[in-house]
Amino acid sequence: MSRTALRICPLCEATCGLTLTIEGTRVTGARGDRDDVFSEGFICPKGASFGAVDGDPDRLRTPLVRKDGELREATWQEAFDAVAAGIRPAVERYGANSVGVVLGNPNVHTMAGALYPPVLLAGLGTRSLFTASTVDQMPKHVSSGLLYGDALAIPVPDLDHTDHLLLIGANPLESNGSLCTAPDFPGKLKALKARGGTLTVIDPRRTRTAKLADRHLAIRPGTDALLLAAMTYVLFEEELVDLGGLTPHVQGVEELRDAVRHFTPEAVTAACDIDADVIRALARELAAAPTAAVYARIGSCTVSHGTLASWLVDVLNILTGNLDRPGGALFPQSATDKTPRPAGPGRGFQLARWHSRVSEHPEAKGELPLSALAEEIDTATPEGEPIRALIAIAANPVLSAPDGDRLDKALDSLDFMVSVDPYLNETSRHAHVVLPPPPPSQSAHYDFAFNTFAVRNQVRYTRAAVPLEPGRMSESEILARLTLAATGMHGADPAAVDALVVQQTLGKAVKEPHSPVHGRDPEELAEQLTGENGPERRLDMMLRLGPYGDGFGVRPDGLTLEKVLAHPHGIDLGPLRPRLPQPLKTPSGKIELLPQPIADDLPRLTRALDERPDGLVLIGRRHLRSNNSWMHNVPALTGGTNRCTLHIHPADAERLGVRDGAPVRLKGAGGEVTAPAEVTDGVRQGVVSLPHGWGHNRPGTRLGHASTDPGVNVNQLLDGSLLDPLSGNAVLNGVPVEISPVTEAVTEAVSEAVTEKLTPLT
Ligand SMILES: Nc1nc2c(c(=O)[nH]1)N[C@H]1C(S)=C(S)[C@@H](COP(=O)(O)OP(=O)(O)OC[C@H]3O[C@@H](n4cnc5c(=O)[nH]c(N)nc54)[C@H](O)[C@@H]3O)O[C@H]1N2
Ligand SMILES: Nc1nc2c(c(=O)[nH]1)N[C@H]1C(S)=C(S)[C@@H](COP(=O)(O)OP(=O)(O)OC[C@H]3O[C@@H](n4cnc5c(=O)[nH]c(N)nc54)[C@H](O)[C@@H]3O)O[C@H]1N2
Ligand code: SF4
Ligand SMILES: [Mo]
Repeated sequence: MSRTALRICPLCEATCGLTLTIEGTRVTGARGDRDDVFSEGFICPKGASFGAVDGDPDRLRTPLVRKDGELREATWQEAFDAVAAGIRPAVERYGANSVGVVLGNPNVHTMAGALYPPVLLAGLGTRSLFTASTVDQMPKHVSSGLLYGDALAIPVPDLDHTDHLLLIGANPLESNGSLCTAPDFPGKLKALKARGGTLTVIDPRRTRTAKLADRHLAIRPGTDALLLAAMTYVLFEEELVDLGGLTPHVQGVEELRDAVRHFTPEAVTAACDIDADVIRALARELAAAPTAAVYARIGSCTVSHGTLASWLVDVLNILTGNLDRPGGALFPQSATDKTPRPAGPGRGFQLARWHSRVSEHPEAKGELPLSALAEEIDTATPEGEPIRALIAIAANPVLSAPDGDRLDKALDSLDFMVSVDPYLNETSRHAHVVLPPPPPSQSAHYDFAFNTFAVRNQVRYTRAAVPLEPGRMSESEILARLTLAATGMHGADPAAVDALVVQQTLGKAVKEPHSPVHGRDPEELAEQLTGENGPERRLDMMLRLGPYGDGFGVRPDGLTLEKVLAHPHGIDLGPLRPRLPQPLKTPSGKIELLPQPIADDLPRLTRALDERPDGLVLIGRRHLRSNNSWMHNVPALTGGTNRCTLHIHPADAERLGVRDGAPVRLKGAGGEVTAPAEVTDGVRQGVVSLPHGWGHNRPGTRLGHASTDPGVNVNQLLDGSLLDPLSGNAVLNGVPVEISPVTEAVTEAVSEAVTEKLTPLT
């Protein structure tokens, strides 16, 4: 007998509602939930493979604890005992900063990842925090922090209503979108065109997204900030600046005009390899469109001017009056956002409040660069202790961060490491304890993070589709117990963690004059919370305190957990709406258009006007059926075009003697890798592309399928020294590499060496 259950898909940022078919406790099918208020039935091949991802036989079922050098199955009790015994001595002997915490991408795809790491970090008090954000969107946080006073205030393009979308360094037809949560992003781009709108794509590759565009410009990697600065220049020069309703909320327009005066289209054209006339046209089109949105992602962030590019994206939206207006780029208002405070000056955003120990990188948003993790472990300095113990939650930095080989060795040298991860992979193989979360079908789901970047305000919650398998522990309980074990409260009731958060949150809310619960008794409020467990009670609390909440009875029609549960396909909360000046938290209470740290970084951009790469530069790419490093173990999602090949333009291939399908050696500052060439004019000349998340050939992992076609780790080409200085974000795109075909002589030498090795055996 099969049944169905609803589950929000956690496999990418689009958050589609799925209808799962379940036989016994196994997910045997998945289709798009047509009644989902947000995704309306959309599904992609990854979502359709939910059952295979969920039921991967290589997923760990029990904790592993290292004994006599080997990871062995253990009980949860043994595992948490080992965590407490591993972390506490480091804290006590070497101080809080000697415990590192690494948070990977799937934390934004689980409820537990949103609810517990903040408590863990507060309890540990460590400054050694590294996350996937510094190999991803940290530049956007920094630019938002500086412009709006809030690193999380990220405007989202109003995809459903815009007339003109300028899309930079993003490929939503493969990625399904990022920092712009939109189920069926491809359909939304097609709808834009169908209603007479225009799409411009800036990408060194002719991607599937670029193929949809009215205009595609294959920019030279790493030069988007120059292009956008020149567009800004044109808006001023041609008097196209029109802030519209934003005027009272913006300061610094004249200072900005002066700051971009060097960046004429003629000055940037050679660096970007885009005609000056085209740059002018881009600016004019943006200004002329009834509504328009500039949207940029990975290709604009993971470059050496990532923060400047991210800032200029918003600058263009602001100068054309498109920020905070329908059809432009707006600030979503999610159901679990904090109670909106009245508009007015805030504390602003600070950078560089502390620095990393070895290379003295400034912190950003409380984080140190993931690129610096290896050196923070393997390098002693007089300033302080290296990291001795590491807590990795949903993170695979050996593949996702620069110089995996160095990190590999560094992780091996730790006194203690715990990984919360469903797989024994390139990173978790170093752990002394591995705590495996259950598969997604056995977990409840709410998108705390992605609803704050959604193109439509809505609220959806799905409970676990399948009960927890015997012997399993929910990821929430795992992280609550981990928090207790790491902070000196090992063995306490994990429910205490949720109770503490509830007590603190309500205690604070009742003191805030603008809160709907101002002046009430926090204990009485806590008693009103519903939900089957701690995470649900916390969700209920956040919904009720939030902008659409019932305010614990103040607005009886408002949201509660019960109300959301009564709407299993979600509740639509309407299109994005103008919200300014409420989101602003800058000291001036205005949008600070030319923040000092940005102004201080502009001379570096001026110098880039004259920089040209000597040889080839490397960029990445994503494939629809892949997801970072952890989905290559699912046969249904691998093979075909989803392979770790080097895209190279025919002209470059010919010049270098590279043949299609033949192995090519790539050399970068951090090392060498060899990958098969795929000669294609889909990538511009002077640029080669290799996807990330591959290199599944290290010993001691349990990735049966992935290891049959391991690919190579592109990040081995990086040495971790290239960063965007303001955000600490790794430069992953536009990296110089040397390329040479693996010659027949070398191939022969290799096969001879192999034969020699084999000879004694035969
Ligand atoms: N060269 C290059 N490098 C890149 C990028 C690039 O474009 N180019 N992209 C970067 C980006 S954008 C990102 S976000 C990072 C990602 O970097 P990471 O977050 O380090 O890598 P992921 O592959 O997303 O996987 C993280 C881990 O989470 C585990 N996991 C999966 N599901 C769950 C779960 O439900 N719970 C728990 N606890 N663990 C789970 C997986 O097994 C895996 O070990 O990579 C970055 N690296
Ligand atoms: N299928 C799939 N979906 C995913 C993921 C995945 O791995 N696979 N990862 C998820 C994650 S963690 C994230 S952060 C998002 C990322 O979502 P996107 O940002 O859409 O990611 P990409 O598909 O890597 O697109 C980046 C594009 O930038 C281009 N590019 C590279 N360098 C430059 C440059 O200097 N300038 C410009 N203008 N373009 C450049 C690349 O050619 C590429 O097409 O995707 C998420 N969704
Ligand atoms: S687009 Fe993303 S959220 Fe939607 S089904 Fe595919 S992987 Fe899941
Ligand atoms: Mo990401």
